[in-house]
Amino acid sequence: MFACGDRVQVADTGPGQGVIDKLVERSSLLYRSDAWRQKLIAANATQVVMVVATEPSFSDEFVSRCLCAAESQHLKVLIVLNKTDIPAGLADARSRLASFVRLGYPVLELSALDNVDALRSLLVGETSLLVGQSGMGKSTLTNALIPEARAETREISEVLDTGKHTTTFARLYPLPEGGGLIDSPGMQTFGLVHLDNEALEASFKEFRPYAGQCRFRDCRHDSEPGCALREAAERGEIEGRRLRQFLQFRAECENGRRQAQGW
Ligand SMILES: Nc1nc2c(ncn2[C@@H]2O[C@H](COP(=O)(O)OP(=O)(O)O)[C@@H](O)[C@H]2O)c(=O)[nH]1
Ligand SMILES: [Mg+2]
Ligand SMILES: [Zn+2]
Repeated sequence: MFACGDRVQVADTGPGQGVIDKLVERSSLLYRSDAWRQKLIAANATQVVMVVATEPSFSDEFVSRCLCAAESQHLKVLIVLNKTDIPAGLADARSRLASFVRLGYPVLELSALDNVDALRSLLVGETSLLVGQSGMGKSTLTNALIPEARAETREISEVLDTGKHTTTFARLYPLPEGGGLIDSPGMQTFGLVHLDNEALEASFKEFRPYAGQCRFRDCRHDSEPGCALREAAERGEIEGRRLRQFLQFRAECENGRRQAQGW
């Protein structure tokens, strides 16, 4: 199966004709999955740009999930808080992003309708994948960054006769400054069933210093005595909410894998 951003080698089979010979090895592959399906989002991205907005309100659990997916592929992460021209939700959005700021993730505030220059400069030389729930402004950002994209979006929605700009598949646009931008369809869920327990734990980057520090080698970070992660949470070094999210995602992944195996 191919993903947006894949590179292929094409063999010449005649004038103006060719066949795909070979898929070039991917440097990264972002996907989401539940028990039944894997959905490839994009290949060869170097950076994930997580788009949230002042409205509609976003889910910080969704942000955590995307961060896991990005971290598991060792991708750079940038969080964009869009629609700062709508002041109503701004304070709430900032307070929900504060815990990600404390983890060291950069947050850029902007309005896609106003000025995207600050974002443009962070995209140079990267292949950036825009991800986020629908309605956050990913396609609007794409259009602001790449004027030609606007026409194409309109054509696509006319063909589909939806009457509005909706993104139904991921698409890679080259950036005039070098690098590329991938607009992806809005998603409401982001399953991580493809991550095994070890990969999931490592994708919570603040947990990494505590890896191997629990009293029991096979600690589930649940109720075992001497759990380094729980102790760190009690000392306030990691957030209890992130630890609870980890336990929740892990349970979901384990259930998903059990279902996939038909238990
Ligand atoms: N006020 C305001 N509206 C925006 C901004 N960015 C996007 N929108 C609007 O939000 C809606 C959803 O945007 P869209 O780009 O389709 O979101 P996507 O689903 O993430 O691709 C559209 O009506 C946009 O016009 C912004 O910075 N400010
Ligand atoms: Mg869109
Ligand atoms: Zn533990």
